[in-house]
Amino acid sequence: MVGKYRLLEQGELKTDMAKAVPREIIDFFTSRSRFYLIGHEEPDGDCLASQLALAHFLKRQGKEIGLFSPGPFIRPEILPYRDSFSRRIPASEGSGASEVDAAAVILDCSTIDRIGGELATDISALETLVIDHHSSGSKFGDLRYIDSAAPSVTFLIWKVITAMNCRPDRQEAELLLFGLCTDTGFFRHLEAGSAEVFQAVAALTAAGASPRECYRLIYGGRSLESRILTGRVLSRAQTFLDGRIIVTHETLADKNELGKESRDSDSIYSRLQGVKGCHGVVFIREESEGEYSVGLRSDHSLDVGRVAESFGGGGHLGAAGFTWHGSREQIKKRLLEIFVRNLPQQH
Ligand SMILES: [Mn+2]
Repeated sequence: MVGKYRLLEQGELKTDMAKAVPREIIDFFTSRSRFYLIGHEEPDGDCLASQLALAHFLKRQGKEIGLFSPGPFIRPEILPYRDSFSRRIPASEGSGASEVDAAAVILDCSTIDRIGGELATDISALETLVIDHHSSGSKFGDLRYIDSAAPSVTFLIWKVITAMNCRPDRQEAELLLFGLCTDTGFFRHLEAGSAEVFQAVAALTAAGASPRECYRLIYGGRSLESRILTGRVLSRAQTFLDGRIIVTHETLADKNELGKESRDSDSIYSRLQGVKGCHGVVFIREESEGEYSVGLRSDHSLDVGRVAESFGGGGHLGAAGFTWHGSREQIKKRLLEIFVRNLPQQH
C-alpha cells in the first residue's frame, strides 16, 4: 500500500542532492559481465524507466542484461514496455548458474518483498545491488546505493552513467526524463534547492529527450470515458469542516459503465487540493460490494499517513490510502471525526 502511493508525495526532496555515486557502485558495474535488473510489483514509470535505461546503458558497455518484473502492468503509460520484461529468471541462469560474475540489481524498492517471492528466490544466491530513493524500508541486498533526497531512481541512474564518465544516448535520456517526470509530478513536487535535478534535465534534453513528448507519454493516450469519469467524480465533491476537507467518491456502477482503465486519481486530487481553504481530500472508491479503497491527500498540515495507518493502510505525510470494509457513510463519518480533532484551526 505504501509503495502504491509513493509517487504522489515527494516532500523530502531538499537536502544534499550532490551526494556522489560511491566508488563501489561503479566497480560493481565494471567488474561484472551479466546483470539481472529487477523492479517492483505493479511497476510505475520510474521503476520501469530506470530498469530500461540502465539496461540500455550497460549493453552499450558490452554487458549482458536480463529485465525482470513481477508485474502486473496496469498503468497505461507503461503498457508498451511490458514485453521487454520476464517474470522469472530461468533456473539455468540466476542462482542456479555456475557463472560467478552475474549479479542482480534491484531498483526503486524499499523492501525485498516488493519484487515478489518468486524473483527473490531466483536471485537468492546472487550478489545484489539495491538502488533506491525511498526514505523508509528495510536494509537488504549486498550493496546499497540509497539517496532519499533523489527525486527518482532514474535521477540516480543518470548519476551512475555520469560517474562512469559517459553520457546517456537519446533513448536513455528519454527514459530517464520519463522516470523523473513521473515521480516529480512533472516537477511540481520539487522544492527549492533542486538545481542538480534541473542540471540533469538540461543534460537529458541536450541528449534528445523532449519534455513535450514525455508529457504526452505520461498523461496522454487515455480513454474519453476515463475523463468523463473524472468529471463525474469531481462533480460529487462536497466540502466538510468549513471547507477544510473535501470528500468525493466513485461507485462500482461508475467503474462498470466507464471502464476499468487505471483511474486518473492524481488529477482528481490535484484539482480538489487546489480549492481555496482545502487542507485535505478524501476519495472513496468502491472496489467491490462492501469494499472500498480510500485515498487521502493533505497539504501537510495533517499527517494522512498516520490516519491511514490507523485503518491498516499506509503512506506519507501528504498522501496515503487504506482499504475499508463496510459502508461509504461509515468511513466518511469516522474520518471526519479524526479530522475535526486534528486539523489546524481556520484562519
Ligand atoms: Mn521511484
